[in-house]
Amino acid sequence: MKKVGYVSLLGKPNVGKSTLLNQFLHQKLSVVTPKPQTTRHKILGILNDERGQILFLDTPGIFQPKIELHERMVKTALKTLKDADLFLLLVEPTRPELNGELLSTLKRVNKPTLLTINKIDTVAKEVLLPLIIEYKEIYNFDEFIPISALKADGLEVLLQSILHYLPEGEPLFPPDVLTESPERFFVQEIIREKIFLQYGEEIPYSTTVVIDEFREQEGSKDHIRAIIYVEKESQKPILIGQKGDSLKRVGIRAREEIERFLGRPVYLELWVKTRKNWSKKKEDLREFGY
Ligand SMILES: Nc1nc2c(ncn2[C@@H]2O[C@H](COP(=O)(O)OP(=O)(O)OP(=O)(O)O)[C@@H](O)[C@H]2O)c(=O)[nH]1
Ligand SMILES: [Mg+2]
Repeated sequence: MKKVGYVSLLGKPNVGKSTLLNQFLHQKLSVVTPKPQTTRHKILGILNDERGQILFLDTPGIFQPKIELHERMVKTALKTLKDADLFLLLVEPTRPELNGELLSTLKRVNKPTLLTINKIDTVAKEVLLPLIIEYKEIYNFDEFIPISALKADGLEVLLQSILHYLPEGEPLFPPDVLTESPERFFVQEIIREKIFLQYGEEIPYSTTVVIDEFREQEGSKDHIRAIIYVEKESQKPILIGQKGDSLKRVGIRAREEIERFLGRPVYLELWVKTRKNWSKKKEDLREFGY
């Protein structure tokens, strides 16, 4: 009998959850940047293997929320706890500093949890054993698995453990389905990623992207119009740059990746608008899909 089940990727921002999802799927589905709080939504990625079907849920990092957007992100991550059959709690190979609230929630939910120590390519092997001993004292993890998501190291061992803990069952999705979010979601994420990569601290965190129009046209390129919302009028000129140079660069980089993702050429139009303090307002967040 084959295995099937949901696996929730949990952890602090920036520990490598999205990188791991992409490596397992052999495709860039979830956006990855060196900045924390990159992922803002739950993203399903389906891995079909001869041993079973694994439904990975990438989630936003769990951290102490300061504004309404953060609250929404952390809630999105915690909501996956009830759907999952198994948790991968990702950490960096440093002294444990796990969120006590998260640990007590995990304990209450009481499902198998694998402590996945990521980024082991950045440390000497000797640090791992003492680290595992420390983690053992904190929580009753079912297994401790060191990996490097970036270098695809340890992933087969991790996959075997995942399959071990998943229930038996028939696949829930047809084998050619990779995810459930619509194309326009991934297009919006790709644009947001390019903004995260191109600007300093303030702009990425004040930005959200909305696909205003996605028109597939017979005999010519798809036409995509996206609106980039910032929080303050003063952020607009920073995003746009001198003579529109910065925004143009975002557009070129995003279009290249969107075309790769969709497998067809597109015409991408970007507009910048201000929605004052959108990240702190419930109604705006709802409108923007958070
Ligand atoms: N050296 C090293 N870097 C890694 C590894 N995995 C991820 N990274 C890097 O860590 C950074 C964050 O990776 P993400 O995959 O975006 O992390 P995340 O946990 O999804 O972050 P949020 O979405 O912000 O919660 C990126 O710069 C990755 O390239 C790893 O195994 N080794
Ligand atoms: Mg992420």
